[in-house]
Order: sequence, then structure tokens, then C-alpha cells
Amino acid sequence: MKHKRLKPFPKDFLWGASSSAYQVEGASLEDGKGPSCQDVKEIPEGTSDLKVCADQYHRYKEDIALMAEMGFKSYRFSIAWTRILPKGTGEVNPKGIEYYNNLINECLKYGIEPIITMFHFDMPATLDERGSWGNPDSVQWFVDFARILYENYGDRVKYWLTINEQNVLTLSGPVIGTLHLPENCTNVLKEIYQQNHHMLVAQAKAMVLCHEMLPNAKIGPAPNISLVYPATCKPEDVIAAQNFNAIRNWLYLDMAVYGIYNAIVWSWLEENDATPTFVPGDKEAMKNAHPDFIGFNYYNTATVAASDLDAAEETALMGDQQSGREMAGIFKQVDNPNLPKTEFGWEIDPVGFRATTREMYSRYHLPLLVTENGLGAYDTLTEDGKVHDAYRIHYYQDHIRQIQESISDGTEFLGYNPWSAIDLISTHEGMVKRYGFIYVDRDEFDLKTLDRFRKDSFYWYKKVIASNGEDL
Ligand code: BGP
Repeated sequence: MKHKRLKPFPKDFLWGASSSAYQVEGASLEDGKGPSCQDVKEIPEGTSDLKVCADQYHRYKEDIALMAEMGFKSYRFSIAWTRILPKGTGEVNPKGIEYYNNLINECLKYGIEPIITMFHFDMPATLDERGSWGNPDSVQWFVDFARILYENYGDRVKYWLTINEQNVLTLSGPVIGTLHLPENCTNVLKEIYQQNHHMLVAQAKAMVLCHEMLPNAKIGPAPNISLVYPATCKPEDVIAAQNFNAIRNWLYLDMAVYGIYNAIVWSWLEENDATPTFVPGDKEAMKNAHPDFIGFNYYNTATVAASDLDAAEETALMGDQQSGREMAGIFKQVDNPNLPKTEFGWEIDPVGFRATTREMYSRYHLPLLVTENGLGAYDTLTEDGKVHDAYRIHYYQDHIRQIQESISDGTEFLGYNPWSAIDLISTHEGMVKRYGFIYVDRDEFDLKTLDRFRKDSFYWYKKVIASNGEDL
């Protein structure tokens, strides 16, 4: 459908950008912070560790001032669990509480709405040793942590996100450095989906608690959603696309919104003796939880064909967030010949953004908050302190235009918070894979000055925000 006239962005649209604690803050063991699984993981060869990152912990005032200069209405960031609770449970670290108080207040000073992710890939190392999300107690650990956040920040924070990309944790945990498998695990699929179940229950309980404690706050999930296309109109490919759509996307949103397990996924787990064990109260918690919006990260779509591997062969756990998976007999991810790729091999599909959001809105009828979207690229700082990232501007122009198309299709959006506000460390490809509007002067291993520079996209985004999306 081609619109004759595009509808404008809503007046109070939350233009901003995002980050996550372990990728941006640095100060990884400072001021009482305990180690998270990210601090103790094996760092991928050739990439930086996570000790300093963009050093936002020490430079947040400067960073928020730059975001304010761009005109941000919101900043999505995560709270490091181990800054608040160094051991994951028990004693609270006052310095950690103070840091996020300062960060939130700094945002509010400029009228920037803080959007807080409670969990972004950084399980406390102590809890990892106790089985991480595989331990049934993890539900309570998370709810206790959430309560502390609501108590301390709920007077000022209106927007909350539960777990970042739970689907990526489940599908690509080892790549992100987060999946904890017990030794001698005999049914890996069952273990993974038991962990997933605990996260789903934890999320549901945290949403209920949020509504009880903070009646004016809004809370939602933040999965990574990619509409899955069939490689051809062969009916078997369509079934494969439905399979991956269910496993990758709808499992997470059907549960968050309707409190039910997606039937295709449940049957697949049944066939593999991998259905999760429920404890009393799980079902009720899931049914009682109602998000106010759907937060989601979008990078691109996925395209799949039928998998001709024997279903008896092991189900593959591979690929990163956006690429290359096959599950025997279920689906096989293939390249989409219609789409270009980033320098890091991720497909680029702005129209798929529109398609994904239309589909989500028709399924769930909740407003959408884009919590990530963006282009990872090699940027160069010129001698006169500029970064000419026209490629990023084009990427954003194309994607923002498609949001407007989707708005014109009737989809309700709360805001757009692409990845990332400022350069930070990628999940597994280091510092050289940059996403920010703000350039950070450091290399993979050389910390240089850590000074901030405004990229061309910085000035461009400022203009977009000032015109509420009219001047792209
Ligand atoms: C998402 C994560 C982010 C982030 C982003 C870019 O999956 O939520 O933490 O890093 O993708 O991915 P990458 O860093 O792998 O390029």
C-alpha cells in the first residue's frame, strides 16, 4: 500500500537513543560494583575487554549534555545489577544506587525521559555460579532486584523494560557470553528452555510488581524482533518461516502479552522432551502480567527455507543476533538476495521494519517503543575532529521513513531509541563496530583520550528531532 499522505509523528514521540551498562559504562569493578558474567567471560580474540568501554561512568554529565544538545526526549540505558547488588542478592551498594540517581537526575535536568532496562546481558557472576537463570530461585532474585529499582527510582522513572533480548539470550547465548549450561547436561534444549521459562516468569512477576508499586509507570518487554520471510512461495518454506517466526519472535510476545506459550513452540519442545517444568504460581503470574507497550529491537528481517537436515541431528545453537542459524528439520536461515549488508554482514531492510511493526501491532494491539535499531560500521575520525558517517544517516533516513509509513498504516508508536547514543563496545565484535551519534576517541586496545566528537549523524539527528521527524 502506498500512502497518498503520510501521517505525522505523534507530538510527544520519544526521540532518543540507547546503550547498555556493561557496554558503555566501564568502571567495571569500581565503587563496590561486583563482577557480572560479562566481566568474567572469555573476551573474543582481537576485541577489547569491558573494563573501560566508553567510560560513561565517569563522563555521564558530558554525555547527557551532548544528548541534550541533540534534543533527546529520552535515553534508554540499563542498570548494572552488580552495581546495585554486587553479589546479585543481599547487600545493596549505596554507591551504585547513587550513580543511577545521578544519571537519572542528569537526564531529567534536560527534560530527557529515562527509559530503564533492568537486565541487559549482565547476570551477576555470583549468581552465574549458582546456576544463573537455570536456578528456579532466579525468578525471585530478579523480582527482588526489580523491587529495589522501583523503590529507589520509581518516583522519577516512568518507562521500564524488563529483559533485553531474552530471545537472543536463548538462541545465541554463547555468542553474547551469557548462556550458562550445567556440566553433564543431557538435554541441552530442555535446559535452555527451562532457563527461558524462568526469565518469562521473572518478567511477568516484575511487570505485576511494577504496576502494584508504581501505578503511573509503564513497563514492557524488549525482545529482538525480526519478521521472518519464506525464501520462496514453496509451501514448505512458508512452514519454515512460521516455525522460525514462532521460535524467534512470537514465543516471547505471546507470553508477555497474553500469558500463553506459543503452540508451535510448545509442540516442538514436547517432541524434544524439552518442555519447561512449571512450579505452582507460574501460570497465574504469566496470566496476570500485562505490559503497557512493546519495547523491541529491530535490526533486520530473517529469511528461511525448509531445512532438509535430519531432524534427529542436533539442533544447532549458532549464529549471532541476526545471522546464520539452522535447526534441523525446522528451518534454515538463508541470505535474502534483495537486501544489502552492513560491513559486518547484517542485512539491511528498512521496509522489513514497516512489515515487522505492522505484524506486531496486528497481533498485540499495543503501542510500540523502538528500543534499538542502528548501523554498526567502521568510522574514521578526521584530523579536524569530524566523522563523516553519511552511510549511517542514510540508514536512519530509510528506517525512520518506514516508521512513518507504519504510523500511516495505523500502528501506534511511543518512540524511537536507536542503538546507540554513543560509541560503545559491541557484544562480540569489539570497539571497531561503532554505532553512536557521538564518537569516542579510543581504539580496540589503545584508550587514547576518550574524548567525545560529534559525528555528522549527530547534527542530522538533531535536525530530525527538532522537526519531529519532518526534516529527514
Ligand atoms: C543487540 C543488543 C545490544 C547491541 C546490539 C548491536 O542485540 O541488545 O547490546 O550490542 O545488538 O549488536 P552488536 O554489538 O553485536 O553489534
